[in-house]
Amino acid sequence: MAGRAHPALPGLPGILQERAAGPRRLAFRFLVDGTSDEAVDWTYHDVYEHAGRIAADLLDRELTGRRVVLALDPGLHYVAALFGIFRAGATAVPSFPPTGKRAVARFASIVVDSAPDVIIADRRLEGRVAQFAAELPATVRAPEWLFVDDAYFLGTAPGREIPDAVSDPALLQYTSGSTGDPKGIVLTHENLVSNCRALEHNMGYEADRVGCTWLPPYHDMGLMGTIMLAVHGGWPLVLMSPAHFVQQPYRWLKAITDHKVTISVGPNFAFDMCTSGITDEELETLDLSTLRQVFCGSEPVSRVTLDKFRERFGPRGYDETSLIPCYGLAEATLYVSGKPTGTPLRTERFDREALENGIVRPAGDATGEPGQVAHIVSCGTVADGHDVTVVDPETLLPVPAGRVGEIWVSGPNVAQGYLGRPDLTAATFTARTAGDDGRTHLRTGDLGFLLDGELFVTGRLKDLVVIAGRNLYPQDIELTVRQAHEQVRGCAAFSVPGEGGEQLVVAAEYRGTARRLAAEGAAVLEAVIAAVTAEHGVRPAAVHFGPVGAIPMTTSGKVRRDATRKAYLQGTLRTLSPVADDTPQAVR
Ligand code: 649
Repeated sequence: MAGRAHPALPGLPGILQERAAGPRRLAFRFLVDGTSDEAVDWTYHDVYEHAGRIAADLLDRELTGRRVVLALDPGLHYVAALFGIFRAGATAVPSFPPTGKRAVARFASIVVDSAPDVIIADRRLEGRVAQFAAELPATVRAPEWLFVDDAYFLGTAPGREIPDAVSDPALLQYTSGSTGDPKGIVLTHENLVSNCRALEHNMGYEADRVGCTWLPPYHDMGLMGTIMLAVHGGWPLVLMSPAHFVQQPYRWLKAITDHKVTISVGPNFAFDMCTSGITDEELETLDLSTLRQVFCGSEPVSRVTLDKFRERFGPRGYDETSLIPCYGLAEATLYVSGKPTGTPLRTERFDREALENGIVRPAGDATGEPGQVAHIVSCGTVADGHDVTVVDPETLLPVPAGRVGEIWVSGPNVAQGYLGRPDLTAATFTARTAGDDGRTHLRTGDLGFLLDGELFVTGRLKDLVVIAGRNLYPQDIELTVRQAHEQVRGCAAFSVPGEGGEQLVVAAEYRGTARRLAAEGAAVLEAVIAAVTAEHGVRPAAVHFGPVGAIPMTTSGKVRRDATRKAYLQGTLRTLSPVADDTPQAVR
């Protein structure tokens, strides 16, 4: 930026500072109700000033080097508080407001594990905090609360000099996994910048770039993938809350239309929601022709989803070349691999049975049995400056070409470890191959293979269903179950020990009432069993039906198979109980 070659602050806070000193340009546009009717615009200068208000307050409390939990709703205050924490030299712990039973439990586990000095929350929560604090274990030192609202940011900051330094760690990212076992991933300012650089290497430069996101800012993809990336790159980002998107997926695509968005992102499920949840009338109002990059990651990228999305939105200007399947994880800050910008989408057909035995074999031209072909979408090439090694999880030897193994990652995006968990950190973040290639690697727990330098992700190591020596990928089975009957919504496939070895169990959410299930349960059950048996060659030993919401999910919408399995075995998985005795909940 003109006249200032070196920012006074390092890392992202320095980049923000530099942009704030330049000409006034739009940084963030928040769509208050999820539509363009009411938008609040902030320049980089606004972000910087608002952040300064927070920073001064934290410095007043001498919080440099301490942890601060961010418990605000998605929006501009969240962004201001994040950069305010950085400017005060404290460590940000991105979280969400503790409202609602599930959120309170998860929030409490984050507070207990991260032991913050301060929690920043919206002033509207002030009255409810005493009740929340009472639920924390007595061993936890009670954190102080800093309540903010519009008026707070207008107020004068305490007369504090804000230092020209930031300290590490920058951020503690909680994975959206288990509430009972929170793991805080330690990220430095270098990690945050490295992740932005790696993504920008993929995206290239575009003068007129405009981003749009509704992703939760407490999840790695929303925070490191959109908010930080936009500040790093210096292009405007249109924001809306995740709730507004989920209520009406149309709002996402309408925001893209209204603001001539060129880059956006969502997990696979978001594309499904758009395909099935937008009316023909709404469709007519959309223009997606400005989109040049649409990232899709965080869960398996489904060929079926992408085909349906293209069929529905192609006529509205959506060009599939813009779609970027990508793979990453919070343990690597975010980004590990993605399709190079501008290249066609690549899907390959593999022999499913071979794949289940860890062998990568093209399916060939003969179509054969429908279940015999696995369509896998490539997650592209590995991030610049990074390396992926596919390793046999048992022997710890790199697998030869054409074999499936665990995905190991090395490079500057790899985080420092889990807070306060030295053993787990050593096992996960500094793994060495048996042949010891002289490097340490991050063990992702994901399975996949490299083909022509591209990464194909096939499943998760822990979730693999091994039946009679075959490795079944639960997400494949779940896709079959969801498509088997229209009344089935979420589902989880896992194995349990049985008489003759491991057996397959399917837990499914049923969209109707218990009464309706009583009437049609046998037909749904039959459809599920027939589809799974035909597609995957394994007959489920049991099918469990529960109401919508029965299957445990992560805060970012991933199926928690292990938790589902445990609940099933303990008998605590919710069922549509009135029918438990007269329709088969479980069949053999
Ligand atoms: C994965 C995050 C991948 C995650 C995203 C790049 C505006 C618009 C766009 C924009 C900027 C502004 O899930 C993210 C890279 C986004 C660039 C946006 O640019 N993290 S996690 O820690 O919560 O979970 C990690 C696990 O999710 C699964 C794996 O099990 C992984 O261990 N996962 C995938 N599974 C299958 N296929 C994939 N492609 C997967 N990606 C993640």
